[in-house]
Amino acid sequence: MSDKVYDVPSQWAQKAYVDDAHYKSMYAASVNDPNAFWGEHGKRIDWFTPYTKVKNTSYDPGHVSIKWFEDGVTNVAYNCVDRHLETRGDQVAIIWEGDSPDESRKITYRELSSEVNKLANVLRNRGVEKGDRVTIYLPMIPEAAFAMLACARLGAIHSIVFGGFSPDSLGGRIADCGSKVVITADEGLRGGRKVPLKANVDAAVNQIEGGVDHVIVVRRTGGKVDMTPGRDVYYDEAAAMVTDECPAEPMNAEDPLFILYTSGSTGKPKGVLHTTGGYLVYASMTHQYVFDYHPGDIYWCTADVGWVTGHSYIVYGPLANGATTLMFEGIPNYPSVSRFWDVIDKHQVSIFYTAPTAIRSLMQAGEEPVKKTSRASLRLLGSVGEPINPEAWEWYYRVVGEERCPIVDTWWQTETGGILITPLPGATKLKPGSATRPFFGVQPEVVDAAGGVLEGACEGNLVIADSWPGQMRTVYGDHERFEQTYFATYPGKYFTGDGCRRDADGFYWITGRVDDVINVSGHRMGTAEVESALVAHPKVSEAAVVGFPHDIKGQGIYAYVTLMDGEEPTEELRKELVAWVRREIGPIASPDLIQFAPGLPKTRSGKIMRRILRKIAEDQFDSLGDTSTLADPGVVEDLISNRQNKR
Ligand code: 6R9
Repeated sequence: MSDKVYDVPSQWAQKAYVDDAHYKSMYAASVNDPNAFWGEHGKRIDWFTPYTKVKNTSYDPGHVSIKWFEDGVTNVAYNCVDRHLETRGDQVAIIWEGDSPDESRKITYRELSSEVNKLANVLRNRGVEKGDRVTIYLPMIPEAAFAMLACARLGAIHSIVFGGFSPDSLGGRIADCGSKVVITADEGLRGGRKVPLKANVDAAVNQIEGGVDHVIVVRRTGGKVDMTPGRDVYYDEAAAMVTDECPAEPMNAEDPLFILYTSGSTGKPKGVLHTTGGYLVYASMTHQYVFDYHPGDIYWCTADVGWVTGHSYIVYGPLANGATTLMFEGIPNYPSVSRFWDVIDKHQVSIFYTAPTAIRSLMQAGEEPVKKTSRASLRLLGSVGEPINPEAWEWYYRVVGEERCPIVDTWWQTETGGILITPLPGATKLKPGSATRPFFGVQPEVVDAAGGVLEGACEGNLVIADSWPGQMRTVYGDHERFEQTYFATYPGKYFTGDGCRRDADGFYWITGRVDDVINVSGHRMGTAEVESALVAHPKVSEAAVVGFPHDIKGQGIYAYVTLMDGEEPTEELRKELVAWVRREIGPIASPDLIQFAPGLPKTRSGKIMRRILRKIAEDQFDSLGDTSTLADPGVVEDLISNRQNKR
């Protein structure tokens, strides 16, 4: 923790949408009378039929139900595209920067409209209708945004699967939501390397009973791929047959917009469901206020559209606001570690939003690759995905932002739809490592293990006491799981799964997950998923997975593996298991360290004591806590003496 404080520069207090006094009065209004507050701010998007009801939400156990603007009718694509045509049709909506610095493209709102309508017609011709699910497995190319908006235009529910997931993970997600259509590309391109997306789709679809009806393939690299006649079509060929006019489906505010799978502490990834009206109001409002977005800004969020940050802050929030949003296909260190800063200069980026893991990895290369670029266009920096350590914060502030750019450290989750705890750059003093204060309408509380609400400066678990418009509505197809996961631990409250500290100024410091979710390079993973991948290997009898502190990734994956009787713990098998997990889940889930353990610490009732495994992985051998309830206390000695280290 750092005790440094950076006051709001007076220029910012004057020019930003809100200063501190304004924040305080707006915040008070938002929680004292949510109906009046959101009734007013809901008007920031266009409605075909205005809502007369605003908030209708219940966190009551057994009856959790979340509805906002429930009788309003609108369309998300209409709001992100059509409504801008009259005033800013020729303004650039999307700047696309390719993997190679030689490739970029600018798409105006008018061009965006034409592209989205064409893609919508291609889907419509294949029978896609309101309520149907469409899986998108695309690299960071403009077609990813076109596809999202095309689905929204038709009222189809998109489910984007990150290109780094394996065929198995993709297949599971296609099957879970019953998509009959998949949109993909021949190959992706990242850091000069090709990713076999279409081949992955083929493998995924082969596992699904009944397969899918249509696979639409965008040509990205032109690489040769297998095309199944009758099922597969190249997008450019299909698009040549349709017009660029397609009506926007009138959608009720509570009609689903998208499903996004995310990891929890147990079981398979959950299909987080977001709906139309409240989501868009919240994404656009947070985008405007948190980034102090003004017309003319060039805004760049480096996330992938496969994650929620890409949904809300590359596509929906910025486009609803008529912004110019930059979409980057590549990676931070290709062709050099100056790439981010080069892109900022090339496109005159003024607002830059990235993840701590990227900052930490670039920090390693020193200041020179940053300093040789100008970055004079920058005025605001943002951070998301995991807690930012004060050293990385200071480097970002001093070296990248030249002490001129406030940093907004934004805490939120796939489930929350948009940013919940964050500084507002004209209002909030900054403390490196703190996400600071709640956004309008957000009521955080810190509770102890028993659910008692803590007051003042304290540390405990973070819950949110009442609903906000961007909140997820359910787990797709499993409302019971939604209630159990988020509302059962502390009945009547939304449990975030994060631990946090509140200081004497009322600022929040997120300390990380308190459940069995780990955060590896800002990618969220359930330890249970990695464990079930490991035990699926024929030589593995048991596995327990925990996180451990990792300098660049934030957390690394530490796997304790017990082999079947008679199997030899060899270096070769270690490599085989890493490759196995990559194949089962995807490269992002590769274990960093595997320790072969003849036995795992278990209670007499057979429960693995993860607390002990976590402490060993963290090298905290002195604070293992009470081990007297272990069935065989001897295993701990063995685990400690065989602790794996980074090589
Ligand atoms: C948006 C996103 C959510 C989890 C969340 C928390 C961690 C995200 C953070 C942060 C500290 C921040 N997290 N932002 N922790 N400070 N600014 O990342 O969504 O992928 O669902 O992850 O990420 O642990 O619970 P998601």
